[in-house]
Amino acid sequence: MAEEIKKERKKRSLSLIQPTSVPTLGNYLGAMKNWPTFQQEFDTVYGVADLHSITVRQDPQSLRKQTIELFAQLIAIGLDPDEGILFIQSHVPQHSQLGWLLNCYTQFGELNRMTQFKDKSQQHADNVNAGLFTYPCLMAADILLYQADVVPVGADQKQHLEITRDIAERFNGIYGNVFTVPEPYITKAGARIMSLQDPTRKMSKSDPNPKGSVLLTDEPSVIMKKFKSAVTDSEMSVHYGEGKDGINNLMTIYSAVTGKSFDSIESEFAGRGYGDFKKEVGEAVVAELEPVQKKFKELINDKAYLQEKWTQGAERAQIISQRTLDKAMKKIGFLAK
Ligand code: AQP
Repeated sequence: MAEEIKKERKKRSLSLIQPTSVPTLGNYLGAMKNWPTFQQEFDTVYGVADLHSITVRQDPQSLRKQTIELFAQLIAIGLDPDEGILFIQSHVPQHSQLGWLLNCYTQFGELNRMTQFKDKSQQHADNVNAGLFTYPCLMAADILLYQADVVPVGADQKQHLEITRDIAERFNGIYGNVFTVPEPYITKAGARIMSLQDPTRKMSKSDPNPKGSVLLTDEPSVIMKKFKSAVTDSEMSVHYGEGKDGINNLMTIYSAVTGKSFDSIESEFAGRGYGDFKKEVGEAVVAELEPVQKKFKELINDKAYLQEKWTQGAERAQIISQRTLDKAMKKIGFLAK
């Protein structure tokens, strides 16, 4: 009897990022920095979540520019577009299609518990749209379409990952094994980087206060200035502790960039002032971002290359996502064409 040789599929990892502005140091340390290493171990899917970005009103011209720039940034941080899939979400209509289906398998009460919805409805009180509310259903579609096993995200996205798992388990419970139930992967170093101006809030691309966030495209002098004006406390001692949100955040950044432990950072800066510490954190960040910035400047001038890569990415993404969509639609009872 012929022996069946099963080719084992590599585990798949998936992450998307929204083109709501230039990515911040928070996006980078919490998520993007690890993505290239995943390409070695996993079958990877990375993309620009432009459909998600319109839950907050975007200027059309800026959205186009930010989408191209973010696509270039993903290559600049070290992702190889020929190795895994690298795509733009709106180029793959299967996301919207599965997103709608999953809306009907998600409870109002579940969505109502999402802290990001609460935060964003406060920040954009004039535009609390239904998309903002059902965002997790589209995010679940993004992940489940590719049968992703692992989703590397910052700690802020953990709740959305949990609801994705609940939706997948619910759907599988009704129809059998349709979706892989994904695991979150949250890096310890840099999981939650806070604003430099209000260290009780996370650093965000869309923070209206430009001094709060370090952007991946900030010039070295701007980065240094932002760290210099970072909010600290009146204690003048570099150690991690309660009531020291600003210093805790700077230590987290320094540790994520240099790989040094909090203990060694405390010894390094014992007896030295905050001015010194901020300067060294700034310099470490400048050095960390320098190669990414150099590569980005090259790529952004080569639109033909970028377009070729996003077209290729969409084609590859559609093959996998259509397979899952067909399966889900058949299970629900939709008639084939
Ligand atoms: N401050 C942060 N610290 C650590 N990780 C972070 N991430 C975001 N902010 C931080 C991680 O970055 C990835 C991409 O995020 P996103 O663009 O999909 O959405 P987001 O979490 O809403 O990011 P922003 O910067 O706060 O965007 P806006 O301002 O548009 O809402 C995710 O893995 C996220 O965890």
